[in-house]
Amino acid sequence: MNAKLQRWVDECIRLTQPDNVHWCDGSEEEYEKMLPEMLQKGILTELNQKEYPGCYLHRTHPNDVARVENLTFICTSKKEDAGPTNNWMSPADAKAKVGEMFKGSMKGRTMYVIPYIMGPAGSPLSKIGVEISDSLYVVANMRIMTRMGQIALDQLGEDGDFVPGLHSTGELDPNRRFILHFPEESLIWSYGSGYGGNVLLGKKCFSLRIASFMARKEGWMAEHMLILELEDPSGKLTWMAAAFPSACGKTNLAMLVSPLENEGYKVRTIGDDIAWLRIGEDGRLWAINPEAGFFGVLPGTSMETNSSALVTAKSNSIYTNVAVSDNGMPWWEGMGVEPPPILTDWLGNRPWNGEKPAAHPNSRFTAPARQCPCISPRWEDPMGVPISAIIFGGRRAKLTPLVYQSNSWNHGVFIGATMASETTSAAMGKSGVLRRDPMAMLPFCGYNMGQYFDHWIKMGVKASNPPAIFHVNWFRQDKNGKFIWPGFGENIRPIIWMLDRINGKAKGRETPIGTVPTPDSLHMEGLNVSNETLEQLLSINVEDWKAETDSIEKHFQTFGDDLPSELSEELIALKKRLG
Ligand code: OXD
Ligand code: MN
Repeated sequence: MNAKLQRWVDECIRLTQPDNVHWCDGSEEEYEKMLPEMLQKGILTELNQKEYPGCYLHRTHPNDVARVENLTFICTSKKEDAGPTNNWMSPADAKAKVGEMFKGSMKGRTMYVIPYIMGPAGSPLSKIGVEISDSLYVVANMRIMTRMGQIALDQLGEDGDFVPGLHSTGELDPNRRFILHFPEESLIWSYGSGYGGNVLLGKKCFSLRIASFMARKEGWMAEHMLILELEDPSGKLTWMAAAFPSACGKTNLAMLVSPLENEGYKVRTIGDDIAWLRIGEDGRLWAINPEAGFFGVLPGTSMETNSSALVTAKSNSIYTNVAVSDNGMPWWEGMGVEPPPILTDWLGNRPWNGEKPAAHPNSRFTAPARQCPCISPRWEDPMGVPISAIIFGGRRAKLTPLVYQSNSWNHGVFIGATMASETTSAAMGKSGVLRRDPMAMLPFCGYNMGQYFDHWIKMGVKASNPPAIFHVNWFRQDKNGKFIWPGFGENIRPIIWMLDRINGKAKGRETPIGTVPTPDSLHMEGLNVSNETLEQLLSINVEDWKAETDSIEKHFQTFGDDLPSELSEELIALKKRLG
């Protein structure tokens, strides 16, 4: 028995006073015993077992349907260490305030001790976490999203270390809901929510917020990135990692179905959300996907946009907050099929009257990655895969071209640090509002973001052969607000350009913002995009970019003295190039 684990579990028992304690072993038999209990308590309802074997529906409380950035805190002893972009509470205040809520919170309930591994079992790059929760929904999801149970205890051993995370569902009262991170002691506390992103503590809380803090100390990187594998016509494999803010299609890109497969270009998935990167002996960055499952958004997911996600989630998956037909078929907006005549919406209203969306816009599937039809055979490689390109992206109607390459590592870090996305009307009620989301880590960086930029700069010095850095924008619009790039599978074309750039084969045009493809260097055969449109996709408007540098300057001011001088120098250099 691991003494630290036993001590911490005892401490949590004293604090939360559960009626029972169950140590999860992650076995099939264990799940088979839990399932009837979840069905009987209404935590899960069965979906159509003929069409969706092993799939279940879960409904969260209507006030508890998404991550809560305003209730998420980084609790470092000094406020400066959390930085200007995080909510901060002192560890003492946080523990006093939320400790009071945890007191007796599991009375009448069972405490589940959930040991798990982030990363492939046995990998020197993986790390162990233990979540304590009073929610069977958490157990069922952690079983899909991580390597959970005895396998983690075996890897932990008697004196191994782990990240403890305590979760209690509490009263689901938004005024008594807190997601707290104590990076200095690698501890997570989550109270008062039952929504995945707030309670599956291995994901955002550990693998991004706590891990980013650890990574800076230990000289590696924990990033909000998909990892994809590209096979070229010669059969050679290249791996790329990409960071996009929410609602920019990360899962879709990770599972891209190549329209050029007959020419030998094929994409496979390593991960769709998180990458842990370390410098290998060859000076390259090597990445693992710490997760074992996908927690993907359903609305907009169809056989057209992401068939692989639908196939992955066709069995052994949990559907959260979708609508359902009388015969147990899940349904959501943008599924690509007509709704059945009678539908129960995500709130349980039957029949759905069609006035509001039937599925919650943030309804999700939790599905095992190993079921993904395009998962790479290397996805569980204990050493990870070498990354040749890092791709940043955002949703910009006008400004940024389809794809461009940075001039250097530091210029690439500048591109990542100034990344931004315009909100869509569907998401925010107000469209076109610009949100800067550096490296897509704004809600997930576990420490001062200025120091995080500095860590990026230093990693480029330490890695003798770092990846090339690119920026993409699938969302450019014409004067009438119409998207001019088809996106989805066709995104393979800029990806092939990146591959050719890495291999020194593709031409580029040097511009003030970086290197943009020449029109003839993009593989456009078989695609119905006119030369004028292509020109527009690759164009750069100097006046717009000058305005952008003013906005970047304001963004940089947020970080005060913590902004690395290398990034201010990149801004000065960009202004100079713009004239
Ligand atoms: C996610 C997110 O759920 O980034 O992956 O919000
Ligand atoms: Mn994410």
